[in-house]
Amino acid sequence: MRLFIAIELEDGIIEYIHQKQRILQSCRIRGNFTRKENLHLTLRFLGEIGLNQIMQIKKALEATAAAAAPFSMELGEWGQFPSRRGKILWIGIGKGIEPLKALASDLESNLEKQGFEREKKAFRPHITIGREVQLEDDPERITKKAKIEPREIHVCRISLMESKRINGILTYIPIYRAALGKKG
Ligand code: 3AM
Repeated sequence: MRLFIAIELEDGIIEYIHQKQRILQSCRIRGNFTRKENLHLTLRFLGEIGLNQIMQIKKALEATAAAAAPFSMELGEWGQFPSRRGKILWIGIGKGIEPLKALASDLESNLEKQGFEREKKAFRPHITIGREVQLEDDPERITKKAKIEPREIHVCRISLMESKRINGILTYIPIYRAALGKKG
């Protein structure tokens, strides 16, 4: 099964991002926008995992969650990563990015303790909102039109997600959740 670890987003934030997606969609030349149900923030992509490894992943998730306190972070600017076809369109994180990075780094260490190889790529937290996107060539006008306010995101748990196609539709299913502990 194809797995990744993510922060699931609250309904209010999903609605807000979806509004911004609609605006950006109106400025596109081409591209696919993430289904509202699939909006999330990936902490760690795991790839194809056998059932025999699930227990280790759950342990890493539990250890990470237990040692972290719930925290808040804010939505940041939208941006683009280059990709082979078009660009990946995303919304980043503003304030609160430090505890998020610490959480991802702790997760990485705990996965390593459970026998997983360390991720080589640096963690660049983002919420993917579109793929293979080409926007009109006027970033300033688009930024004005799709201004992202620093909406607050509460992070209270981390989730193990399965990525699979159901009737041809890419679907992300939470299969295990670990609540962040309340330190202090
Ligand atoms: O949350 P985002 O969209 O950034 O891009 C995929 C998605 O991330 C990423 O894992 C998340 C759930 O599918 N992903 C898919 N294949 C990947 C790969 N081979 C990958 N990340 C790294 N390497």
